[in-house]
Amino acid sequence: MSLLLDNQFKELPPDKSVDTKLFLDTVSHIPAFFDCLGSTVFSVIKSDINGNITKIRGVYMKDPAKYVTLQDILVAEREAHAAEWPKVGATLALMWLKRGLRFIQILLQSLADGDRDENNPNLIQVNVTKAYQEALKKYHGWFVQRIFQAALHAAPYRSNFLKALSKGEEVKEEDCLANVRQFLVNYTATIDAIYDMYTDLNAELDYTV
Ligand code: EIS
Repeated sequence: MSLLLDNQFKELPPDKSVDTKLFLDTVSHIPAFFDCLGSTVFSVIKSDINGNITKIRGVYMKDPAKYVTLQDILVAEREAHAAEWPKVGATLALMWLKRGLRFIQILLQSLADGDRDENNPNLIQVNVTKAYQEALKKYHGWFVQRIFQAALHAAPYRSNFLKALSKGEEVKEEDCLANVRQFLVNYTATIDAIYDMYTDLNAELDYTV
């Protein structure tokens, strides 16, 4: 069985709204995956992502009927915290969470597309670096970029990474990549919808940490 297909994202409705509860229930499976990557450097990333999810869930739980979609949360926070918004609350947490999710999307897409370092075909550094450059690097100052370099050295071998995605079972590479491609359909559509929402609401910030 595939870890990814066990926790698939749902197809979006025609208006591309993202259901808050479904989204939270699905992304909350992601942090546990970091444990099987084996290096402590991933615990920093895991706790950052966990913190984002906890913050968004905390807002949602205050009034689930009011915050049915992610957009409901952003709009309510814009009203409630006009001075600080969007650098506040679940709006800020989701702004960062979506970047981590985009990173994972680009990494998986790159593996599925067969991008490889021909001299080191069992390394995924090219795929990880591509994802980092497109999703995160511009939001990171030199110190966090160095944490990335450490994480890059600790990246698992391609074969072990694909095995982890298959919950430790020996699955043919092609079968695993087919699962990745299937997972990416609704996952990518969901992340794209969240990015579009940040653009439409003018909620995106580009400060560095
Ligand atoms: C945000 O963090 C908080 O998330 C947010 C709020 O406090 C806000 C205030 O400005 O800051 O500083 C964090 C930033 N988060 C900003 C940095 C954390 C360490 C990031 C280290 C970079 C490593 C890059 C990844 C390399 C991975 C190699 C992978 C090899 C396989 C399957 C792997 C998946 C990896 C997924 C990586 C996602 C990284 C996400 C980093 C996000 C980030 O830059 S709030 O908190 O509002 O909730 O309170």
